[in-house]
Amino acid sequence: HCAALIFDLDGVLADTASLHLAAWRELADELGLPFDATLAERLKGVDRRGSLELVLGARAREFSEAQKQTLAERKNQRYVQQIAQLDGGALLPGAQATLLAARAAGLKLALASASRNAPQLLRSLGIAGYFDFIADPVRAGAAKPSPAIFLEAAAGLGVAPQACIGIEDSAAGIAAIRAAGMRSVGIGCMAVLGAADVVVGSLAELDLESILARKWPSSG
Ligand code: G16
Ligand code: MG
Repeated sequence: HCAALIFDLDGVLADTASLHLAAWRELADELGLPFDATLAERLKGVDRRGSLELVLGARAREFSEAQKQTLAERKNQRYVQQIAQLDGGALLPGAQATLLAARAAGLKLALASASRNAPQLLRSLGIAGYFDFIADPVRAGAAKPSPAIFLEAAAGLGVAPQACIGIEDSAAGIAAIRAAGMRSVGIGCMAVLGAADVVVGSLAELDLESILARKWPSSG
């Protein structure tokens, strides 16, 4: 029995994964560091500081703690500038319809985004009101693939993890959902999200009724 949906934000509800990547790519270019599709995929769902380490790669040791903070802040300023201009048009296909259908079905809804900019982004997109609880990545402590933020979201809703479905676009996020003992839905391609219980191309392809009626393996 499913009582709650726990959503990732960037790449699931909002078309912002590409904005994060563009801001990281710009930083990599400035530093003369390589930035390819494999790195771009690995950055998804990873917190700001963890992402910086991945972008710097083997050269991470050349930078002091203070320099790293400056670099992360530079990336964030660019990203914040981009999302300040967004509105409901930046919602991904099926996002609004899924939120509405979930509420109509009596499900509780929470957000489990690694982004410290998530509350601001929800307001820009006009969907803050759909959520019963927004997990705080700083309070959760450990970043995805740790289950911490998904467990915090379930606790905030007062729902057992086994009664939650987590929805993610990143491999790190699916690992986090599975480690939390929740059922997982991947949004994207099978090659990246093969560990998920269900994979669909976008929320527009997700049939909520059949997901709720589904017999899930193991976690029951
Ligand atoms: C998002 C993005 C990541 C980003 C992270 C931290 O996570 O997918 O690319 O690095 O948030 O964002 P910020 O720098 O704004 O705190 P999610 O969990 O919403 O996909
Ligand atoms: Mg994501």
